[in-house]
Amino acid sequence: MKILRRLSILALIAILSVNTSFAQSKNVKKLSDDERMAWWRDAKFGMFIHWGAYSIIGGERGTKIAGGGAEWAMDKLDYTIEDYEKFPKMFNPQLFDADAWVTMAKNAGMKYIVITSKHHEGFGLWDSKVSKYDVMDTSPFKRDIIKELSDACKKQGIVFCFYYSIVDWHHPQAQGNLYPNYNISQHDDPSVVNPEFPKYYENYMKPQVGELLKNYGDVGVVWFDGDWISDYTTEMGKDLYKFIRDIQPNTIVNNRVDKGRTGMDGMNNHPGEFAGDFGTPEQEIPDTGIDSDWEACMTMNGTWGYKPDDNNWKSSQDLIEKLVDIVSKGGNFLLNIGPDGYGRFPSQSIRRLNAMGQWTKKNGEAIYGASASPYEKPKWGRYTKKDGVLYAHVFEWPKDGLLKLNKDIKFKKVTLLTNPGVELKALGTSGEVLVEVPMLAPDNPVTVVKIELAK
Ligand code: FHN
Repeated sequence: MKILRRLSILALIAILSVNTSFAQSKNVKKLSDDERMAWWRDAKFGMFIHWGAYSIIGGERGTKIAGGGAEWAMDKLDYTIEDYEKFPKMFNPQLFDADAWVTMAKNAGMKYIVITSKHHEGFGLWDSKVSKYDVMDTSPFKRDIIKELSDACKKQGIVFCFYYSIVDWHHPQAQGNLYPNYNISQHDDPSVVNPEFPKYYENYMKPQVGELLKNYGDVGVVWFDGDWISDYTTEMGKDLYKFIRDIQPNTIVNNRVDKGRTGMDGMNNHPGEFAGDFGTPEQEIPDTGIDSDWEACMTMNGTWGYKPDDNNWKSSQDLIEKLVDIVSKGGNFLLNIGPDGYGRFPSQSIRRLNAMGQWTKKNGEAIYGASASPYEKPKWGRYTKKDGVLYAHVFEWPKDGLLKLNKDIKFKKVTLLTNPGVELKALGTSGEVLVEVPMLAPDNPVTVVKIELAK
Protein backbone atom coordinates (compact mmCIF):
# COMPACT_ATOMS: atom_id res chain seq x y z
CA MET A 1 0.00 0.00 0.00
CA LYS A 2 2.78 2.39 1.01
CA ILE A 3 4.65 1.54 -2.20
CA LEU A 4 1.54 2.30 -4.25
CA ARG A 5 1.10 5.62 -2.48
CA ARG A 6 4.72 6.51 -3.14
CA LEU A 7 4.25 5.57 -6.80
CA SER A 8 1.17 7.73 -6.84
CA ILE A 9 3.08 10.75 -5.61
CA LEU A 10 5.78 10.13 -8.23
CA ALA A 11 3.13 9.85 -10.92
CA LEU A 12 1.52 13.07 -9.75
CA ILE A 13 4.86 14.86 -9.84
CA ALA A 14 5.42 13.47 -13.35
CA ILE A 15 2.06 14.69 -14.56
CA LEU A 16 2.40 18.09 -12.95
CA SER A 17 5.89 18.76 -14.23
CA VAL A 18 5.53 21.62 -16.68
CA ASN A 19 5.91 20.13 -20.11
CA THR A 20 4.55 22.47 -22.68
CA SER A 21 5.68 21.04 -25.96
CA PHE A 22 4.81 17.93 -27.88
CA ALA A 23 8.49 17.26 -28.47
CA GLN A 24 8.95 17.02 -24.70
CA SER A 25 5.93 14.76 -24.21
CA LYS A 26 7.41 12.36 -26.72
CA ASN A 27 10.29 11.76 -24.34
CA VAL A 28 8.10 11.24 -21.30
CA LYS A 29 8.62 7.90 -19.55
CA LYS A 30 5.74 5.55 -20.30
CA LEU A 31 4.20 4.49 -17.00
CA SER A 32 2.52 1.15 -16.34
CA ASP A 33 -1.28 1.30 -16.13
CA ASP A 34 -1.24 1.24 -12.33
CA GLU A 35 1.37 4.00 -12.18
CA ARG A 36 -0.53 6.04 -14.76
CA MET A 37 -3.82 5.74 -12.86
CA ALA A 38 -2.28 6.23 -9.41
CA TRP A 39 -2.62 10.04 -9.06
CA TRP A 40 -6.25 9.85 -10.23
CA ARG A 41 -7.13 6.98 -7.91
CA ASP A 42 -5.75 8.97 -5.00
CA ALA A 43 -7.25 12.30 -6.04
CA LYS A 44 -10.89 11.29 -5.42
CA PHE A 45 -12.41 14.72 -5.94
CA GLY A 46 -12.40 16.86 -9.09
CA MET A 47 -14.23 19.81 -10.61
CA PHE A 48 -16.21 19.52 -13.84
CA ILE A 49 -16.75 22.84 -15.63
CA HIS A 50 -19.45 23.18 -18.29
CA TRP A 51 -18.87 26.47 -20.04
CA GLY A 52 -19.61 27.65 -23.55
CA ALA A 53 -21.78 29.98 -25.60
CA TYR A 54 -24.81 28.34 -23.95
CA SER A 55 -23.72 29.99 -20.70
CA ILE A 56 -24.96 33.31 -22.14
CA ILE A 57 -28.44 31.92 -22.79
CA GLY A 58 -28.95 30.34 -19.38
CA GLY A 59 -31.38 27.85 -20.93
CA GLU A 60 -33.97 30.54 -21.77
CA ARG A 61 -35.52 31.74 -25.01
CA GLY A 62 -38.36 34.22 -24.59
CA THR A 63 -40.89 32.52 -22.38
CA LYS A 64 -39.41 29.08 -23.02
CA ILE A 65 -37.06 27.37 -20.60
CA ALA A 66 -35.06 24.35 -21.73
CA GLY A 67 -35.88 21.22 -19.76
CA GLY A 68 -32.85 19.50 -18.19
CA GLY A 69 -29.36 20.78 -18.85
CA ALA A 70 -29.09 24.34 -20.20
CA GLU A 71 -26.04 23.34 -22.26
CA TRP A 72 -28.60 21.67 -24.57
CA ALA A 73 -30.20 25.06 -25.34
CA MET A 74 -29.42 24.88 -29.05
CA ASP A 75 -31.31 21.61 -29.41
CA LYS A 76 -33.99 22.09 -26.75
CA LEU A 77 -34.90 25.66 -27.73
CA ASP A 78 -34.92 24.88 -31.46
CA TYR A 79 -32.18 27.18 -32.63
CA THR A 80 -31.05 26.76 -36.20
CA ILE A 81 -27.30 26.81 -36.75
CA GLU A 82 -27.51 30.35 -38.14
CA ASP A 83 -29.65 31.57 -35.20
CA TYR A 84 -27.33 30.02 -32.68
CA GLU A 85 -24.12 31.37 -34.20
CA LYS A 86 -24.87 34.76 -32.72
CA PHE A 87 -24.05 33.48 -29.23
CA PRO A 88 -20.40 32.56 -29.85
CA LYS A 89 -20.17 35.96 -31.56
CA MET A 90 -21.29 37.56 -28.26
CA PHE A 91 -19.16 35.39 -26.00
CA ASN A 92 -17.10 37.91 -24.05
CA PRO A 93 -16.76 36.76 -20.43
CA GLN A 94 -14.88 39.75 -19.09
CA LEU A 95 -14.96 38.45 -15.52
CA PHE A 96 -13.21 35.16 -16.36
CA ASP A 97 -10.26 34.70 -14.02
CA ALA A 98 -8.58 31.31 -14.41
CA ASP A 99 -6.50 31.71 -11.27
CA ALA A 100 -9.59 32.45 -9.18
CA TRP A 101 -11.42 29.41 -10.59
CA VAL A 102 -8.51 27.13 -9.82
CA THR A 103 -8.17 28.58 -6.32
CA MET A 104 -11.85 27.87 -5.66
CA ALA A 105 -11.43 24.27 -6.81
CA LYS A 106 -8.30 23.85 -4.74
CA ASN A 107 -9.84 25.35 -1.61
CA ALA A 108 -12.78 22.99 -1.97
CA GLY A 109 -10.33 20.08 -1.79
CA MET A 110 -10.52 19.22 -5.48
CA LYS A 111 -7.37 17.84 -7.11
CA TYR A 112 -8.21 18.11 -10.82
CA ILE A 113 -10.34 20.15 -13.19
CA VAL A 114 -12.11 18.89 -16.31
CA ILE A 115 -13.37 21.69 -18.57
CA THR A 116 -15.57 21.41 -21.65
CA SER A 117 -13.16 22.40 -24.42
CA LYS A 118 -16.08 21.89 -26.81
CA HIS A 119 -19.60 20.78 -25.88
CA HIS A 120 -22.30 19.53 -28.26
CA GLU A 121 -22.88 23.10 -29.55
CA GLY A 122 -19.50 22.78 -31.33
CA PHE A 123 -17.91 26.03 -30.11
CA GLY A 124 -14.29 25.64 -28.97
CA LEU A 125 -12.76 27.42 -25.99
CA TRP A 126 -9.22 27.31 -27.35
CA ASP A 127 -7.21 28.61 -30.27
CA SER A 128 -8.00 25.93 -32.83
CA LYS A 129 -6.24 26.01 -36.17
CA VAL A 130 -8.68 23.55 -37.75
CA SER A 131 -11.75 25.61 -36.90
CA LYS A 132 -12.87 29.19 -36.98
CA TYR A 133 -15.74 28.35 -34.62
CA ASP A 134 -13.66 29.07 -31.56
CA VAL A 135 -13.05 31.70 -28.95
CA MET A 136 -10.22 33.33 -30.93
CA ASP A 137 -11.87 33.64 -34.34
CA THR A 138 -15.58 33.94 -33.63
CA SER A 139 -15.74 35.71 -30.27
CA PRO A 140 -14.76 39.22 -29.27
CA PHE A 141 -13.10 37.69 -26.20
CA LYS A 142 -10.01 36.51 -28.14
CA ARG A 143 -8.39 34.88 -25.12
CA ASP A 144 -7.41 31.22 -25.19
CA ILE A 145 -9.41 29.93 -22.22
CA ILE A 146 -7.82 26.49 -22.28
CA LYS A 147 -4.37 28.08 -22.18
CA GLU A 148 -5.25 30.34 -19.25
CA LEU A 149 -6.88 27.55 -17.30
CA SER A 150 -4.17 24.96 -17.94
CA ASP A 151 -1.49 27.49 -16.93
CA ALA A 152 -3.40 28.38 -13.75
CA CYS A 153 -3.78 24.69 -12.92
CA LYS A 154 -0.06 24.06 -13.31
CA LYS A 155 0.76 27.08 -11.18
CA GLN A 156 -1.46 25.90 -8.35
CA GLY A 157 -0.72 22.15 -8.51
CA ILE A 158 -4.12 21.08 -9.84
CA VAL A 159 -4.22 18.51 -12.65
CA PHE A 160 -5.62 19.98 -15.86
CA CYS A 161 -8.03 17.81 -17.88
CA PHE A 162 -10.40 18.49 -20.76
CA TYR A 163 -13.81 17.26 -21.94
CA TYR A 164 -14.47 16.95 -25.68
CA SER A 165 -17.84 16.23 -27.27
CA ILE A 166 -17.96 13.78 -30.16
CA VAL A 167 -21.41 15.16 -30.92
CA ASP A 168 -21.15 18.46 -32.79
CA TRP A 169 -24.30 20.34 -33.72
CA HIS A 170 -22.43 22.96 -35.70
CA HIS A 171 -19.99 21.14 -37.94
CA PRO A 172 -21.82 20.24 -41.18
CA GLN A 173 -20.15 16.86 -41.58
CA ALA A 174 -20.82 15.93 -37.96
CA GLN A 175 -24.46 16.76 -37.54
CA GLY A 176 -25.56 15.99 -41.03
CA ASN A 177 -27.22 19.21 -42.14
CA LEU A 178 -25.81 18.60 -45.60
CA TYR A 179 -28.36 15.84 -45.88
CA PRO A 180 -31.91 17.03 -46.20
CA ASN A 181 -33.40 13.99 -44.52
CA TYR A 182 -31.01 13.88 -41.63
CA ASN A 183 -31.23 15.85 -38.43
CA ILE A 184 -29.88 15.96 -34.88
CA SER A 185 -32.62 13.86 -33.33
CA GLN A 186 -31.83 11.00 -35.71
CA HIS A 187 -28.38 10.62 -34.24
CA ASP A 188 -29.64 7.81 -32.04
CA ASP A 189 -31.22 5.90 -34.92
CA PRO A 190 -28.71 3.33 -36.21
CA SER A 191 -30.61 3.03 -39.49
CA VAL A 192 -29.79 6.64 -40.37
CA VAL A 193 -26.26 6.93 -41.69
CA ASN A 194 -24.40 10.19 -42.10
CA PRO A 195 -21.79 9.36 -44.74
CA GLU A 196 -19.85 12.52 -43.91
CA PHE A 197 -19.20 11.63 -40.28
CA PRO A 198 -15.91 9.72 -40.88
CA LYS A 199 -14.55 12.87 -42.55
CA TYR A 200 -15.50 14.95 -39.51
CA TYR A 201 -13.83 12.35 -37.32
CA GLU A 202 -10.60 12.19 -39.31
CA ASN A 203 -10.17 15.78 -40.46
CA TYR A 204 -11.70 17.77 -37.63
CA MET A 205 -12.26 15.87 -34.41
CA LYS A 206 -8.93 14.06 -34.27
CA PRO A 207 -6.89 17.15 -35.20
CA GLN A 208 -8.76 19.17 -32.56
CA VAL A 209 -8.08 16.58 -29.87
CA GLY A 210 -4.47 16.53 -31.09
CA GLU A 211 -4.19 20.31 -30.65
CA LEU A 212 -5.48 20.08 -27.10
CA LEU A 213 -2.90 17.40 -26.32
CA LYS A 214 0.04 19.06 -28.03
CA ASN A 215 -0.32 22.71 -27.05
CA TYR A 216 -1.32 22.85 -23.40
CA GLY A 217 1.24 20.72 -21.58
CA ASP A 218 0.40 17.55 -19.72
CA VAL A 219 -3.24 16.58 -19.66
CA GLY A 220 -4.45 14.44 -16.75
CA VAL A 221 -7.66 13.11 -18.29
CA VAL A 222 -9.30 13.32 -21.69
CA TRP A 223 -13.04 13.09 -21.03
CA PHE A 224 -15.19 12.24 -24.06
CA ASP A 225 -18.93 12.50 -24.38
CA GLY A 226 -21.47 11.87 -27.11
CA ASP A 227 -20.32 8.29 -27.72
CA TRP A 228 -23.95 7.25 -28.14
CA ILE A 229 -24.43 8.55 -31.67
CA SER A 230 -24.60 5.75 -34.20
CA ASP A 231 -22.18 7.44 -36.61
CA TYR A 232 -19.38 7.05 -34.08
CA THR A 233 -17.95 3.53 -34.19
CA THR A 234 -15.88 1.32 -31.92
CA GLU A 235 -13.13 1.38 -34.58
CA MET A 236 -12.99 5.15 -34.23
CA GLY A 237 -12.98 4.83 -30.45
CA LYS A 238 -10.04 2.43 -30.41
CA ASP A 239 -8.17 4.51 -32.97
CA LEU A 240 -8.77 7.68 -30.95
CA TYR A 241 -7.59 6.07 -27.72
CA LYS A 242 -4.33 5.01 -29.40
CA PHE A 243 -3.95 8.43 -31.03
CA ILE A 244 -4.18 10.09 -27.60
CA ARG A 245 -1.78 7.75 -25.85
CA ASP A 246 0.72 8.09 -28.73
CA ILE A 247 0.81 11.82 -28.06
CA GLN A 248 0.61 11.74 -24.28
CA PRO A 249 1.36 8.18 -23.12
CA ASN A 250 0.40 8.79 -19.49
CA THR A 251 -2.94 10.45 -20.06
CA ILE A 252 -6.08 8.80 -18.72
CA VAL A 253 -9.14 8.51 -21.00
CA ASN A 254 -12.73 7.88 -19.91
CA ASN A 255 -14.80 5.00 -21.26
CA ARG A 256 -16.92 7.25 -23.50
CA VAL A 257 -14.04 7.25 -25.97
CA ASP A 258 -15.39 3.88 -27.17
CA LYS A 259 -18.77 2.16 -27.44
CA GLY A 260 -18.64 -0.11 -24.39
CA ARG A 261 -21.66 1.33 -22.59
CA THR A 262 -25.21 0.14 -23.12
CA GLY A 263 -27.26 3.28 -23.63
CA MET A 264 -26.34 5.78 -20.97
CA ASP A 265 -25.00 3.22 -18.45
CA GLY A 266 -21.96 4.40 -16.57
CA MET A 267 -19.87 1.28 -16.78
CA ASN A 268 -18.82 -0.78 -19.80
CA ASN A 269 -20.71 -4.00 -20.26
CA HIS A 270 -17.79 -6.07 -21.47
CA PRO A 271 -14.73 -4.79 -19.64
CA GLY A 272 -11.56 -5.45 -21.60
CA GLU A 273 -13.24 -5.36 -25.01
CA PHE A 274 -13.38 -1.61 -25.28
CA ALA A 275 -10.92 1.24 -24.96
CA GLY A 276 -11.07 3.59 -21.96
CA ASP A 277 -9.65 3.66 -18.46
CA PHE A 278 -12.61 4.32 -16.21
CA GLY A 279 -16.39 4.14 -16.06
CA THR A 280 -18.56 7.25 -15.90
CA PRO A 281 -21.82 6.88 -13.95
CA GLU A 282 -23.69 10.14 -14.41
CA GLN A 283 -25.95 11.70 -11.78
CA GLU A 284 -25.91 8.45 -9.84
CA ILE A 285 -23.84 6.56 -7.32
CA PRO A 286 -23.77 2.79 -7.62
CA ASP A 287 -25.33 0.90 -4.69
CA THR A 288 -22.18 -1.02 -3.92
CA GLY A 289 -18.50 -0.81 -4.77
CA ILE A 290 -17.37 -1.77 -8.27
CA ASP A 291 -14.22 -3.72 -8.94
CA SER A 292 -12.84 -1.34 -11.56
CA ASP A 293 -12.04 2.36 -11.85
CA TRP A 294 -15.00 4.71 -11.94
CA GLU A 295 -15.92 8.33 -11.45
CA ALA A 296 -19.41 9.65 -10.71
CA CYS A 297 -20.08 13.01 -12.34
CA MET A 298 -22.86 15.09 -10.89
CA THR A 299 -24.46 18.52 -10.96
CA MET A 300 -25.00 20.66 -7.83
CA ASN A 301 -28.52 21.50 -9.06
CA GLY A 302 -30.08 19.83 -12.10
CA THR A 303 -28.13 21.40 -14.95
CA TRP A 304 -24.56 21.21 -16.25
CA GLY A 305 -24.56 24.55 -18.06
CA TYR A 306 -25.52 27.81 -16.29
CA LYS A 307 -29.29 28.02 -15.71
CA PRO A 308 -30.55 30.66 -13.30
CA ASP A 309 -34.03 29.13 -13.34
CA ASP A 310 -32.78 25.91 -11.75
CA ASN A 311 -32.89 26.29 -7.97
CA ASN A 312 -32.92 22.63 -7.20
CA TRP A 313 -29.63 22.84 -5.30
CA LYS A 314 -28.32 19.88 -3.35
CA SER A 315 -27.34 20.86 0.18
CA SER A 316 -23.66 21.03 1.18
CA GLN A 317 -24.34 18.19 3.61
CA ASP A 318 -25.73 16.05 0.80
CA LEU A 319 -22.70 16.80 -1.39
CA ILE A 320 -20.23 15.96 1.39
CA GLU A 321 -22.09 12.71 2.10
CA LYS A 322 -22.05 11.92 -1.61
CA LEU A 323 -18.27 12.43 -1.71
CA VAL A 324 -17.86 10.05 1.23
CA ASP A 325 -20.31 7.53 -0.23
CA ILE A 326 -18.41 7.49 -3.55
CA VAL A 327 -14.99 7.12 -1.90
CA SER A 328 -16.34 4.33 0.33
CA LYS A 329 -17.24 2.48 -2.88
CA GLY A 330 -13.88 3.03 -4.56
CA GLY A 331 -14.88 5.83 -6.96
CA ASN A 332 -14.02 9.46 -7.71
CA PHE A 333 -16.42 12.41 -7.51
CA LEU A 334 -16.46 14.90 -10.40
CA LEU A 335 -18.67 17.75 -9.24
CA ASN A 336 -19.94 20.26 -11.76
CA ILE A 337 -19.93 24.05 -11.91
CA GLY A 338 -21.76 25.95 -14.65
CA PRO A 339 -20.22 29.46 -14.79
CA ASP A 340 -22.35 32.23 -16.31
CA GLY A 341 -21.69 34.15 -19.52
CA TYR A 342 -19.53 36.68 -17.70
CA GLY A 343 -17.27 33.98 -16.30
CA ARG A 344 -18.63 33.90 -12.76
CA PHE A 345 -19.35 30.79 -10.72
CA PRO A 346 -22.94 30.93 -9.38
CA SER A 347 -22.96 32.12 -5.75
CA GLN A 348 -24.86 28.97 -4.72
CA SER A 349 -22.02 26.87 -6.15
CA ILE A 350 -19.36 28.94 -4.40
CA ARG A 351 -21.10 28.47 -1.04
CA ARG A 352 -21.14 24.72 -1.53
CA LEU A 353 -17.50 24.65 -2.63
CA ASN A 354 -16.59 26.58 0.52
CA ALA A 355 -18.49 24.18 2.77
CA MET A 356 -16.85 21.19 1.11
CA GLY A 357 -13.46 22.85 1.52
CA GLN A 358 -13.99 23.39 5.23
CA TRP A 359 -14.84 19.72 5.63
CA THR A 360 -12.09 18.28 3.39
CA LYS A 361 -9.47 20.46 5.08
CA LYS A 362 -10.18 18.74 8.39
CA ASN A 363 -11.05 15.28 7.11
CA GLY A 364 -9.01 14.89 3.92
CA GLU A 365 -6.89 12.15 5.52
CA ALA A 366 -9.95 9.88 5.34
CA ILE A 367 -10.63 10.71 1.67
CA TYR A 368 -7.50 11.21 -0.44
CA GLY A 369 -5.74 7.96 -1.25
CA ALA A 370 -8.44 6.01 0.58
CA SER A 371 -9.86 2.84 -0.87
CA ALA A 372 -13.27 1.25 -0.77
CA SER A 373 -14.66 -0.06 2.49
CA PRO A 374 -14.05 -3.76 3.06
CA TYR A 375 -17.20 -3.82 5.23
CA GLU A 376 -20.83 -3.56 4.37
CA LYS A 377 -22.15 -0.02 4.67
CA PRO A 378 -23.41 0.67 8.19
CA LYS A 379 -26.78 2.35 8.85
CA TRP A 380 -25.17 5.49 10.34
CA GLY A 381 -22.77 6.31 7.47
CA ARG A 382 -19.84 4.87 5.55
CA TYR A 383 -16.32 3.48 5.98
CA THR A 384 -13.19 4.28 3.99
CA LYS A 385 -9.81 2.60 4.44
CA LYS A 386 -6.14 3.54 4.09
CA ASP A 387 -2.84 2.05 5.30
CA GLY A 388 -4.16 -0.11 8.14
CA VAL A 389 -6.66 2.52 9.26
CA LEU A 390 -10.41 2.38 8.91
CA TYR A 391 -12.34 5.64 8.93
CA ALA A 392 -15.93 5.65 10.11
CA HIS A 393 -17.76 8.61 8.53
CA VAL A 394 -20.77 9.18 10.74
CA PHE A 395 -23.72 10.83 8.95
CA GLU A 396 -26.17 10.12 11.78
CA TRP A 397 -24.61 10.66 15.18
CA PRO A 398 -25.76 8.07 17.77
CA LYS A 399 -28.21 9.59 20.27
CA ASP A 400 -27.01 7.30 23.06
CA GLY A 401 -23.31 8.18 22.63
CA LEU A 402 -22.46 4.65 21.48
CA LEU A 403 -21.26 4.09 17.93
CA LYS A 404 -21.85 0.54 16.78
CA LEU A 405 -19.15 -0.71 14.41
CA ASN A 406 -19.24 -3.86 12.29
CA LYS A 407 -18.54 -6.83 14.49
CA ASP A 408 -15.52 -8.15 12.55
CA ILE A 409 -13.47 -5.00 13.08
CA LYS A 410 -10.30 -5.70 15.06
CA PHE A 411 -9.25 -2.33 16.44
CA LYS A 412 -6.04 -1.22 18.14
CA LYS A 413 -6.84 2.41 18.87
CA VAL A 414 -9.90 4.59 18.24
CA THR A 415 -9.90 8.42 18.17
CA LEU A 416 -11.78 11.26 16.52
CA LEU A 417 -9.92 12.25 13.36
CA THR A 418 -10.03 15.89 14.45
CA ASN A 419 -8.88 15.11 18.00
CA PRO A 420 -6.12 12.49 17.75
CA GLY A 421 -4.81 13.12 21.27
CA VAL A 422 -7.84 11.66 23.03
CA GLU A 423 -8.41 7.93 22.77
CA LEU A 424 -12.04 6.82 22.69
CA LYS A 425 -13.11 3.82 24.75
CA ALA A 426 -13.99 0.90 22.52
CA LEU A 427 -15.32 -2.47 23.51
CA GLY A 428 -15.37 -5.53 21.31
CA THR A 429 -17.69 -8.37 22.21
CA SER A 430 -18.49 -11.35 20.05
CA GLY A 431 -21.68 -9.64 18.82
CA GLU A 432 -20.56 -6.07 18.20
CA VAL A 433 -17.91 -3.39 18.59
CA LEU A 434 -19.06 -0.33 20.53
CA VAL A 435 -17.23 3.00 20.73
CA GLU A 436 -18.04 5.57 23.38
CA VAL A 437 -18.35 8.89 21.57
CA PRO A 438 -19.27 12.42 22.77
CA MET A 439 -23.04 12.98 23.06
CA LEU A 440 -22.96 15.77 20.46
CA ALA A 441 -21.37 15.28 17.05
CA PRO A 442 -18.00 17.04 17.20
CA ASP A 443 -17.92 17.83 13.47
CA ASN A 444 -20.47 18.91 10.95
CA PRO A 445 -22.08 17.51 8.81
CA VAL A 446 -20.01 14.32 8.94
CA THR A 447 -17.76 13.35 11.87
CA VAL A 448 -14.92 10.94 11.18
CA VAL A 449 -13.86 8.34 13.75
CA LYS A 450 -10.37 6.96 13.11
CA ILE A 451 -9.93 3.26 13.84
CA GLU A 452 -6.37 1.96 13.79
CA LEU A 453 -6.67 -1.72 12.97
CA ALA A 454 -4.94 -4.52 14.80
CA LYS A 455 -2.88 -6.77 12.54
O1 FHN B 1 -25.31 15.53 -22.99
C1 FHN B 1 -24.29 15.63 -22.03
C2 FHN B 1 -24.61 16.61 -20.95
O2 FHN B 1 -24.88 17.84 -21.51
C3 FHN B 1 -23.42 16.70 -20.00
O3 FHN B 1 -22.28 17.17 -20.67
C4 FHN B 1 -23.14 15.35 -19.41
C5 FHN B 1 -21.94 15.30 -18.49
O4 FHN B 1 -21.53 14.02 -18.26
N1 FHN B 1 -22.92 14.34 -20.46
C6 FHN B 1 -23.90 14.27 -21.51
C7 FHN B 1 -24.96 13.32 -21.25
O5 FHN B 1 -24.46 12.09 -20.86
